[in-house]
Amino acid sequence: MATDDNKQALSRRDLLGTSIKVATVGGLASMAGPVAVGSGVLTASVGLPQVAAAATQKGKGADVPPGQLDEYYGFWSGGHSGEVRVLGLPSMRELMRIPVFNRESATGWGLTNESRKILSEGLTPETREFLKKQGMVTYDHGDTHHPRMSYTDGSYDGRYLFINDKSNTRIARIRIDIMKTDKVLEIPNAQAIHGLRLQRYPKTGYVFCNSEMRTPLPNDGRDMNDPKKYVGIFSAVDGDSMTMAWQVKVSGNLDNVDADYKGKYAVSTCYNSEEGTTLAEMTAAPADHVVIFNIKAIEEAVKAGKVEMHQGVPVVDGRKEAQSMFTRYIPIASNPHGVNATPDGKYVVINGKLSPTVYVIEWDKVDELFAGKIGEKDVIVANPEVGLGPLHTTFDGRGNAYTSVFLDSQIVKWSIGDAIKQHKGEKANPIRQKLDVHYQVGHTNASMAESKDADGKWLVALCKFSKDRFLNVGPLKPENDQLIDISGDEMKLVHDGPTFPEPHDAIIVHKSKVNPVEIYNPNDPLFADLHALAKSDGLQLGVDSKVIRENGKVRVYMLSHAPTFSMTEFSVKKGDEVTVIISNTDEIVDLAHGFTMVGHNVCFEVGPKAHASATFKADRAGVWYYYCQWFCHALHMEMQGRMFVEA
Ligand code: CUK
Ligand code: CUA
Ligand code: CA
Repeated sequence: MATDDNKQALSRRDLLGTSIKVATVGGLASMAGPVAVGSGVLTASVGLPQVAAAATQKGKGADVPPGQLDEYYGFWSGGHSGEVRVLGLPSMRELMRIPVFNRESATGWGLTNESRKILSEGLTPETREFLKKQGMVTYDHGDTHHPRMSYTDGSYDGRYLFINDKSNTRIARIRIDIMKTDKVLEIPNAQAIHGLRLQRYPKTGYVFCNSEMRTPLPNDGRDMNDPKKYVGIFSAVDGDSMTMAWQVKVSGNLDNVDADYKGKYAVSTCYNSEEGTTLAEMTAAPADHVVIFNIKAIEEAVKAGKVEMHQGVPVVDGRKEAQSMFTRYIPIASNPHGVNATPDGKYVVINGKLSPTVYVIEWDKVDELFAGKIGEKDVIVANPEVGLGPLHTTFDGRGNAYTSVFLDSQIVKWSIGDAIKQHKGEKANPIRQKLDVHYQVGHTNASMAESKDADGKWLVALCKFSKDRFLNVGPLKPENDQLIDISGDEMKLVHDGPTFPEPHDAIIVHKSKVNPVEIYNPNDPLFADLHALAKSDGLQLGVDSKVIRENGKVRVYMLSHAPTFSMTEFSVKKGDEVTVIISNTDEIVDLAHGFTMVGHNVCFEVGPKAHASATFKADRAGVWYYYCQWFCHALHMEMQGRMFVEA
C-alpha cells in the first residue's frame, strides 16, 4: 500500500514542479505531512530519497489541477463500442462521448427521429430494403477504428472528424462545432471499411477508405467459390457532400491508408496479396505490397467516363494485370500494417508487422516511378529494423519517428535521417530509445503529428492489454492508453488510462484548432425537417406550443424552459401514432433538458436552443408520465407531465 501512496504523492509533486514555482524535488521529498499550495492541500507523506529520484525521472506531469484546462483535445476511437470519445490532454480526462454508429441512452442517439434519419439516409437502397425486412431502419452497432480531422493545406481546420465502421462498411462525419454526428454513408461495392485517411491538400476533400475484405463485383451470388475473381475496393468519398466520388479495383486486399501533403497520392497496405481466404493462405507469400494511388490519373478517367458503373459509383481498374496509370504496387515483406505520412511532407512510413522493419518511401520518388524513370523498389529510401511487430508510426516534427512494436511491447524512437543514411550504406544507427509500454501496443500517435504542425510534445500508446495495471474488474479487462512525454531527448511515461473497448486509434489536436459552440443555432440545418413540419402545421417551431391531430397521427409541439414543460398534460387516442417535438428555449450555457416518456422507449437530450423529436405508438390506455431526465434546476424533479391515452 505504501508504494501506491508514494506513486500518488509523486504525481502530485510533479504538478508542483511544473505549475508552481517551489523548491527542488529534494526539498519537497524532505517534507512530511500536508503541504498547502495555493487553495489546495497536497499530501506529501513520504520522503524517501529514491522516490524523489523517481520523480525527476518522470519528467513533466500529466496532472492538470482542478480549475485548469487541458492544452489538447484527444479524439479517440471507441472501437466496437461504435462511438468516438473526446479526451483532454495531458490530463487524459474523458470529456465527452459522441455516439456515432451505436445506440446511446443518454442523448437518445438512434431513438430520435433526427438521429435515425442520419443513420439511415446514407445507406444503399438495397441495404435499406434488407433492413426493413428485419423491422429495422438502420444497423444498431458499428466498429470504429480511425478518427481523423479535416485539413486545409495540411493543417487541421476544425470542421469535421471522420471515422470508419468496419462492421457495416460505413463512414461517418462528426461536426466539430457541435460535436455531433451529422452524416453516415455506406460504401457500396465494398466490405469492411478498415483504413481511413483524409486528403490533406488543398483540403479535405476526399475521405479515402479501404475495404479490408475482397468480394465478387457485383456481389450477387456469382463467383462465390472462386476467390481469385474477388476484388479489393479502394474508395474516395467527397467529404463535403458525403457522397461517393469514385472507386478503384485492386489486386490483393487493403488494410491501412494514408495520403501525402500535395494531394497527389494515397497509399494502402495489403496483407493478402495471396488473395487467400484462410490464415495459412494469407501468410504464405514472403512478400505482400503497398499500392499507391495516382489521384489525378483516376480523376481524369472518371471525368472522361472511362469507368465501369457499379451501384451508381464510377469504378476504374487498378489491378496489377490492368497495367494502368492508376496504381503502382511496391513489394513489402509479408503482411505490413500501418501507413503514416511524415509531417514534413517528404516521406511515408510502412510498418512491417511480420517483418521487424519499417519501410520509408519518399514521395518525390513516387513521381519518378509514375513517370517511368525508376522501378518500384527504388521508392524505398530506408528500411530500419525497429523490433518485433511494428504496427504504427508517429512523428515529433523534429525528424524523429516513434513506432509501436506490438510483440516487444515498446515504443521505439528512431531518426528518419539516420535510417536513410544507413540505407545508403553510411555508418549510422537510427535507433534513439526503446520504451516499455504495458502491454501489446497497437496504435500510437503524437500531438499534431498527422498534420504539418506536428509539435512533438505528447504521445499516446494505445495498449491492447492492461495486465496487472488496474484493479480486477472481472474477466473483461480495460485496455490501457498510456501517455508519454516526448518533449525532451528521452521519452517518459507519465500516465496510465484504462479504457472501455476499444480505442484502436486516436489523434491529438491542439485546442486552438477546436472551437465548438456553447448553444445551438435554433435555425441550424440540423433542424430543417422540424421547421418544415411545424410550418406545414401552421406553427412556428420553438415558439408555439400545441397539439395537432390528423387521421390517427398526433404531433405534440412542446417547449421546455427550466423547470417546466409548456404542457403538463396532453391527450391522445389508443392506437395514435404520436410524435413529440421538444424545443429547448433556455438560452443558458450547459442547460440541456431531456424528454422521457415512461414505458414507451422514448428518452432524448435537447440542448440549449435545440429541437428534437421522437415518434411512438400510443397503444396502452391510461396515464403515462413524461419527465425531464437531464438535471436542469432545483425543481428538475418536478419538470414532468402526463399523457392521457384514451381507450
Ligand atoms: S488498427 Cu484497425 S485493427 Cu492497427 Cu488501425 Cu487495430
Ligand atoms: Cu429540465 Cu431537468
Ligand atoms: Ca500475406
